[in-house]
Amino acid sequence: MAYETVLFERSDGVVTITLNRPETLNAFNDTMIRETTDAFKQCGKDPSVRCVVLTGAGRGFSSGQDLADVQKRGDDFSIAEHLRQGYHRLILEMVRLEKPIIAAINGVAAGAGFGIALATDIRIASDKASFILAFSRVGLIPDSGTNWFLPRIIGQARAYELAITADRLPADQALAWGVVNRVVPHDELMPTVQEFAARLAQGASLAYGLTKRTMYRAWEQSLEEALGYEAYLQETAARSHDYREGVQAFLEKRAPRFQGR
Ligand code: T3D
Repeated sequence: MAYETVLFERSDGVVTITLNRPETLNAFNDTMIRETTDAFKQCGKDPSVRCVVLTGAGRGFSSGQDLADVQKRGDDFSIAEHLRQGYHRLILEMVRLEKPIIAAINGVAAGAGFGIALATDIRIASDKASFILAFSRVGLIPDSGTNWFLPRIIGQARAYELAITADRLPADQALAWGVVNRVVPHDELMPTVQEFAARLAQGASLAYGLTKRTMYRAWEQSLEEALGYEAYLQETAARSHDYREGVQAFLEKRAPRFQGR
């Protein structure tokens, strides 16, 4: 896949999408929003892709909206429309992608870059990573899904404090608060993530996708509704090749060979 602002690399069922504007710490211009959205869309269309890794080139994960682009906007520019047409499509593409997305957070994730990190499913951070709800530094409110994701993860008091102070949340604190799944020494970040992604790409991918769907849906449901939806999706999982193979492999005392269908 040839893009201008993102790298798209594929290996054994794993696609790695690298935000590639390192001179701006991977700030999102319109091209990068569009191309990242398209890259995730391509991952959804291709059944051979079973896990996606998102990372940043250089020393940043993403510094959020490109502020140099903001300066070029005219008086009739609508930020709400920009969000709807850009970041919202990207975030929904990620959340609706029924494949695990692992963020390899190599450096700072600020503003919308923090939001995009939160829209991934598993976050593995370098010990050099940090998170900043930078919006209030430029007089904005948090956006890009951060108001939805962050209070659910760390609670409203902590999220609100991060929003109004725009203080940096270092990797170790992010781990303690559950923002990231693990923190590893910087040099071990990509090997750790690639090894984990390769493992997931060999797994029961259909079940992984349905699990993502049912967990997101459960946020909006009563217990009764969530139980019903689980049962409905379990019917799909139970009709899969992977379920037959998983049970067979257990009984034969061997490793399963899942195909993601
Ligand atoms: O549609 C809409 O507009 C609504 C959406 C809004 C969503 C948002 O994301 S709003 C928040 C936007 N982001 C920010 O406010 C963060 C701005 N960046 C920073 O505060 C700092 O760069 C960091 C704290 C992230 C990192 O600091 P540091 O000291 O490690 O790096 P630096 O020197 O500030 O940045 C390195 C270079 O990247 C520098 O360029 P230079 O001087 O080397 O040529 C800097 O200008 C550039 N850069 C960093 N962030 C951005 C950026 N360029 C454009 N846009 C950026 N967001």
